[in-house]
Amino acid sequence: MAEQIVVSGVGVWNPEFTITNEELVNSYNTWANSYNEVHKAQIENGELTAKPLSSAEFIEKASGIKQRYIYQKDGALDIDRMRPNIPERDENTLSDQAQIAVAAAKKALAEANKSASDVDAVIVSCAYTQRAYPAIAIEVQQELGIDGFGFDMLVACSAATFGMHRAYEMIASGNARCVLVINPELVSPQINYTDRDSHFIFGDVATATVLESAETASAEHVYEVLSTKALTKYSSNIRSNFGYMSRANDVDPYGPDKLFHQAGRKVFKEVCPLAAEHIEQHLAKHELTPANVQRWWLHQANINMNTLICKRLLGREASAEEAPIVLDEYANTASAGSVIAFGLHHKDLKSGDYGVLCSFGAGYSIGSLVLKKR
Ligand code: CO8
Repeated sequence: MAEQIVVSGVGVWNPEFTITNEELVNSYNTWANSYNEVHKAQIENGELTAKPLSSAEFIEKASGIKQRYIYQKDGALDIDRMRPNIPERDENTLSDQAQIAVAAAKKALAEANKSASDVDAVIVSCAYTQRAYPAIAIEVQQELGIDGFGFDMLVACSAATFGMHRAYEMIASGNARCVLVINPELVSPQINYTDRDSHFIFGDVATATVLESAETASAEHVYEVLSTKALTKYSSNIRSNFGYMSRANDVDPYGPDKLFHQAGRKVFKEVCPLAAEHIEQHLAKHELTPANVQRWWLHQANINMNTLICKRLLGREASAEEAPIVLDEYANTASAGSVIAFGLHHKDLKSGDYGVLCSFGAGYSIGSLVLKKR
């Protein structure tokens, strides 16, 4: 029989600072009013378009988000800055992203009953890494005292699930016994706080999972990975053009298209059916149907997306226990959302219960794991 691989630990770390919808809207609206006043003449003669106002009611209704965590609150709400103020660290100091990755990793290792010497590989998988090289994963490896190897990978919203897929394959092939997958989603520097359509969507967080062979797992809560499934389909509807080419392109490296931007409606319409179909096919591989699944740890981009996907799968609305939502507290945390839902809502499951962990988003990319509690 092929080796059984399990998820034996999950860790969620969040920053100490939060921004409520009201605080965010207040800052944006003050900035927009000021912009409109300063550019009154150009707006009146049609050279510029007036900035529309944002609304906390809209945000909560359209997305389910009430607040978000932010790594450094200073600067993000300052209308003369509109971006967080994170001082650069020197090259001998642990980087910001490695620091939050280590915080989440320690929690996941503690849950899994593992120490650094048990881990063979570190994957840092997220929407952005703060530098090109050396890999954040290697810095984390050094900080935690882990032997073996580490690497970074980027798959936007599906970075966490795709990272877990790689860990699964590395253990299945015998190249590692235990792998740490970390998702330090430090996304606030990429948010356009002057864009009404997207200023509210994201929050900062770091999550981590431990995958290992079932034979070595000793944690209290252990989940067998029945299988993994991935799908990608190219789309520019969620995009950031930030990158190293700007210098040679002679363009502003921080222009609006270099930050997160999306066609949210199109994403909603195109991704929901793709995700539902993907999950159904994945379950069918194990002769399971959605009715057999006790817990849905779905990507957390928008509460209405999750409601729609669950309705398609179950033919009815899922209860809050069946498909937990963490958007109200965390907002969209790129790839970490489904892992937060898993981390906060799994301990009540019974032996033999099934769960689906699934991400969907930019790329487009969809990644899932069918899990069974041991
Ligand atoms: N306040 C008030 N009104 C607003 C606001 C606001 N803040 N924003 C938009 N409106 C207006 C619109 O302009 C529009 O007005 P009008 O009808 O006059 O044109 C009206 O409200 C309705 O707007 P929408 O149709 O856009 O509203 P929706 O109900 O579609 O909700 C959402 C907008 C919430 C964006 C929704 O479309 C959505 O969530 N779609 C799915 C998006 C999604 O899942 N994206 C995934 C992105 S995450 C990802 O892939 C990871 C990327 C990497 C991380 C990046 C980190 C920075």
